[in-house]
Amino acid sequence: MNELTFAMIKPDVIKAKNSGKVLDLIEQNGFEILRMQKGQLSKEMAEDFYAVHASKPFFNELVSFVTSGPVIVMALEKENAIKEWRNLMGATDPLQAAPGTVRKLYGTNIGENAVHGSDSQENAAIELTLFFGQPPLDEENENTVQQA
Ligand code: IDP
Ligand code: MG
Repeated sequence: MNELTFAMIKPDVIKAKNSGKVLDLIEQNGFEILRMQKGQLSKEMAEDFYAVHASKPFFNELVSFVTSGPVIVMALEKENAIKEWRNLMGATDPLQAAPGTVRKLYGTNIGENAVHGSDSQENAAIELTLFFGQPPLDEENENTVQQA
């Protein structure tokens, strides 16, 4: 089933000038980049995006990291995009991530770990809507963002 997921390249990758390499991996692994935008997250946007982690001890550190510089947000399309992008990302902790994954290649540590990916269809729909607005749901046009 063709599916959409939400992906984000985090500030560590952009500061290290590795965003092109991550985008290349995404394309070479068969994802279609349907939407892409680079910009700075506000503190409010970051807190909203990571609200599920609000009670975690690393929440403040996470919000501070993800607002420390620009990010690149994307809507990615592929068959089983959600699972496939999580596989390409690798484990949360770059030290545990499999060889060839984005986090193994470009992550720094468990906090500064290069990329984000939605973990379920429900969260993909929420995250895509948060960043790209109410999707037009135009099934005639594959270049139009649809909900996952
Ligand atoms: P995920 O990004 O692989 O889905 P989550 O557990 O959902 O991992 O955590 C969200 C983000 O919070 C991680 O990508 C990472 O940036 C940060 N994070 C997770 N665990 C830790 C930790 O133990 N210390 C610091 N930051 C963490
Ligand atoms: Mg997560």
